[in-house]
Amino acid sequence: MITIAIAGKPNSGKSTLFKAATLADVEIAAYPFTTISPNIGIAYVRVKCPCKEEAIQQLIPAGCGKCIDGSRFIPVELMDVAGLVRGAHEGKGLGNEFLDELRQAEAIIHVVDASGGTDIDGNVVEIGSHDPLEDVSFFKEELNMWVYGIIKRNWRKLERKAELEEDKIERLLSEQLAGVGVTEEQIKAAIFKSEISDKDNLKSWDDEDLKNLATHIVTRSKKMIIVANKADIAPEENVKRLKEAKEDELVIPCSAAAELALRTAAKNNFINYLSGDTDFEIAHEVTEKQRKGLDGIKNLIHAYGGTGVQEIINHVVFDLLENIVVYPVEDEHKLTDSTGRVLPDAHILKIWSTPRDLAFSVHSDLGEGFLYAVDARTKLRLSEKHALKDKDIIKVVYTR
Ligand SMILES: Nc1nc2c(ncn2[C@@H]2O[C@H](COP(=O)(O)OP(=O)(O)O)[C@@H](O)[C@H]2O)c(=O)[nH]1
Ligand SMILES: [Mg+2]
Repeated sequence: MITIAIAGKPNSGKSTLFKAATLADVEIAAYPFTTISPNIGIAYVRVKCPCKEEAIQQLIPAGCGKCIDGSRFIPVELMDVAGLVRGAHEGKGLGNEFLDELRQAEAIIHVVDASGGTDIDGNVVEIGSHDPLEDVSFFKEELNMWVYGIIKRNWRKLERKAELEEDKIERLLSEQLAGVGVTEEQIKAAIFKSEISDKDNLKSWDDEDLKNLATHIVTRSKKMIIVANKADIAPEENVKRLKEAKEDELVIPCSAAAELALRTAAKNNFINYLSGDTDFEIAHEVTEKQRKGLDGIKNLIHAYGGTGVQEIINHVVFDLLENIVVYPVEDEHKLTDSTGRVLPDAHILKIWSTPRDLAFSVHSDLGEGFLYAVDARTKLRLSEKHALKDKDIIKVVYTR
């Protein structure tokens, strides 16, 4: 399963976002326990279920029973990482623990307190008095310095080895940085992009060159989005500035607190709300105070088109990590598995995945015995090399 880390300075709202994103209604949760450990839980991407498509409806008039009015929720793993403090790369605060946890994640959600109501160390200050842009640069700087530290510590050894064994530096660096989750390809690209003056002469690389390289490695290997949290109380100006300042990253305005309130109210049947909805109805008698609170949230989600939480999860999984959803079936006519369940499973796969990749994702036996696949929509046979598309419904034929 995909693992996504929620990171940022203390008090930015990481745990609130974690709680909100992992609080699932029984109807949605394919997993009975959405919290695996105190800081690891299950969140869901929300997609349109194929069972509502006209052509598919003709095959399965009764629907699939796995979605809620056409919205399908597919699990991903979310991790609430320890707060990042200045000097983490030198082991300050929970520095090492923080960085260790980040290694396990495919992507990072950087939660920024857009209200400016907490200083760089997370202490509460007057709203608007701290510039959240500083948090973005400090966070990046910590990651860069962390990778730089690893390279710097080992540089002499690596450089000598490259010369003696005529090995490629990108291979040696990727070995050194394997724990960080960096590939040789990413390092190759980072070297290419960095402004090291004499790239072929490793002896000439100085500290500045290594820092420069570390920055490019981080950009390439740690996919990240910025969440402008506390949008409910943030000066509009701050959200706007965050959006404008970020060239290559998406900034998503969010109110984790609002999402938590809505999911809690929905779970207790006070409102009809599904994560990602841009509106909700009050379904139960509420007190005047509760109504006021809910009205405030309603205005907010009308203004922003949601609380931002579902948008974050979907964006990370589909845009940042470039995945698609594929539905494996055993019967391409009834779209069922062997026990008759309709469209029972949804698999999140990389965009370039093939039918064999899908087979392996279902079970290693299917992958190893893979013969060919059938597209349930067209009934055409798909070769091993075929690139699957989002929403594909696929039957895998294999030998046992
Ligand atoms: N107004 C507002 N407050 C929030 C929001 N998210 C979190 N908070 C508050 O910010 C404080 C810190 O939140 P917490 O999730 O514990 O932060 P963490 O240290 O990053 O895990 C708490 O008082 C939360 O209630 C939000 O979206 N809006
Ligand atoms: Mg926390």
